[in-house]
Formats: sequence, C-alpha cells, structure tokens
Amino acid sequence: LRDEALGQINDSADVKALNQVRVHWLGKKGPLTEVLRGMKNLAPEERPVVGALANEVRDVLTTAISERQTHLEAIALDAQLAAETIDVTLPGRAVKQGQPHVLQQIIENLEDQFMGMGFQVIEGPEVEEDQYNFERMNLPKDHPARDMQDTFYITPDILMRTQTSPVQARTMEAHDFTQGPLKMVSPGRVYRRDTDDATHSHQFHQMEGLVIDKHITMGDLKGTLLAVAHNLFGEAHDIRLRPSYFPFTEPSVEVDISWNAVTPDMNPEDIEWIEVLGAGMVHPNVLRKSGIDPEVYGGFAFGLGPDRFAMLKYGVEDIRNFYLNDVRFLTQFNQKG
Ligand code: FA5
Repeated sequence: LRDEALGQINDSADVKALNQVRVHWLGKKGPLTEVLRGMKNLAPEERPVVGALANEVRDVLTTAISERQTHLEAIALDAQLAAETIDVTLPGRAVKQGQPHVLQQIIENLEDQFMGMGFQVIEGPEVEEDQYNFERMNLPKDHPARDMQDTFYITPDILMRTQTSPVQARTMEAHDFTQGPLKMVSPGRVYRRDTDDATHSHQFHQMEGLVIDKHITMGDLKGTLLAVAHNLFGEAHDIRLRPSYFPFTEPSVEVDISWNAVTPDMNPEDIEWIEVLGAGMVHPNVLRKSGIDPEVYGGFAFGLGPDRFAMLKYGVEDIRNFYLNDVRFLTQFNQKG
C-alpha cells in the first residue's frame, strides 16, 4: 500500500494531480482510514502494532506529498517565469506623433523671424468692433473701400474681423513711446464673405506687421520684407513693390515675390511674380485716431497671407486643402516652415 501510494505521488505531474492522489490515499474514504476504522475488529494485542504501522505509513505519505508539492510548485513557477520573460532586444513599436498644422508651421516660422528682428507677437480678437476694424483704420461707414472686404456682421457695430489691421489700432493706443519704438506682428484668423475657390477662402489667416518710430522709411519696409522672403523661400527669390491703394496707408503698395529664382543677367520679363501681401506707410489719419502725432512719429505696416505663403512654398494649388483636415494631405508637411 505504501509503495503504491509513493509511486503515485512521484508520478503526479502537477499540483492538481497530486491533490487527487492525496485525497485518494489519505482522505476519509481512503484505504488508510479504512484500516484505522477496521481496528475495532482486530484482537486487542494486534491494535497497537497495526495502529503504529498505519500512522507511520500516513506520516511517510504526508511527508512525500508535501515534498512533491514543493517540487511541483517550483517547476510551475519556473515555467511561468519563462513564459512571461520580456525580450528587451525586440525593436519597439513606433508611437504615432501629431504635428502642428502646415499653416501653423508657416506662422510660427514667420513669428520666429520677426521676433529675431525685435518684433513682439500680439494677438487680437476675431469678433471685433466696427470701430477698430474700419473706423480707426480710416474707413468711415460710407467709405467705398469697405466693399473691398465683404463683411460678416453680427450687429451693426460688431463683426467678424475682415483683416488683422484692427490690431494696429489696439496696439498703437496702448503703446508707451517713452519705452521705445513699437514693433509688432499679429497673426490670426480673418473672415470675409468671399466665395470659396482655389485661391480664396471665407476664413483664412493674416499676419499684420507694424513699426512706429521716428524716421522710418519705405526702405525699412522693403528691407524687412526682403529678409523674410529670403528666409522663407531662399536667397534667389526677389520681391517687387507695386503702387496700390489702402485707406490706412499712404503711399500703399502690393508686394509680389518671384516664383522662380532670379539671376543678375536675367531678362526682367522672364521673372514670374506672385502677389503675397499689402503694405505701406501708416496714414497720418490712422496715427491721429490712435493718439499719435504724425509730425513726430511715422512707420510702416503690412498684412500678409500665410495661406498664400504656404501655397507658394509647397506648391499647393488649392487653398481649400488646408481646411479639409485630410490627414493624408496634412502629414506631408512634417517640418518647421
Ligand atoms: C488687407 O487685408 C490689408 N489689411 C493689408 C494691409 C495691412 C495693407 C497693412 C497695408 C497695411 P488684402 O485684402 O489685400 O489687404 O489682403 C491681404 C492678403 O491676405 C492678400 O495679399 C492675400 O495674401 C490674403 N488674402 C486676402 N483675401 C484672401 C482670401 N479670401 N483667401 C485667402 N487669402 C486672402
């Protein structure tokens, strides 16, 4: 009986099987219990002998079971550890990373450049007062030039700004000239009742620029814009100033940038120009309306379109691509500006 039980104990492959062996041999209905229960039928002198033997066998089996159990548990633990081992040499899985929108990249690139030239970046409200968007920019209510910017009105006095120029007025009235000249750029969204097409969107971006100091000339304007164009598109690209009209600048210019590289011996007629921004010398009326004396101070202003800059830089033919949120389109522009 003992040897058979020991054999089964050593043969049991796992803890569960071992438990069945234990129940079988030592349980209430097991052979050993049977033997002990049958003692009452034995002659009195045989009882101690059989009893001692049965107890000895039980002790031997209990010890064997517990040893086997320890052994089996160790094997199970080893197997589990082996199964859960992490192979640290396996290559990792790449985490998909987002990125700023291509227009945001252009805007940040421009901001970096202007900050490098000592400009502050100042933001203004998109829901604006007629007062700032038009009146203070020398565009009274009945001025025909208001038609150039078809407007979304919220009330007769509140509108969605049609340009970033109102930030000029907001900045000028707040500036303390004893602290130095005013140099700021202001990027942001603007809104016009334009019909969407390949080069027009009813909501697009502008970046306003404004410098007010003593002795500012048109040469400063051209030099600033040329530096920005060179930086964004490359040294080979030139800019051209054409006379234009804005109510808030005098004289006013529209600025073109050359689409192709310009060389010194090139025939001027072979240069392809593309209009990218409006600019000019700040109109005395605009200065006066913001409490600045035009006899003492003057300056230049410009309003450029980052959407058009991005179209030029990346050869995007339809402005609407920027607003469709198609990830396949947007993930192409994975660099700063
Ligand atoms: C203005 O909005 C003037 N405020 C710019 C200015 C500022 C002139 C300071 C002088 C001094 P304009 O309407 O031309 O000007 O717009 C300026 C630029 O915004 C354009 O050159 C173009 O790049 C961009 N733009 C204008 N309309 C749209 C449109 N519907 N969609 C996309 N870009 C546009």
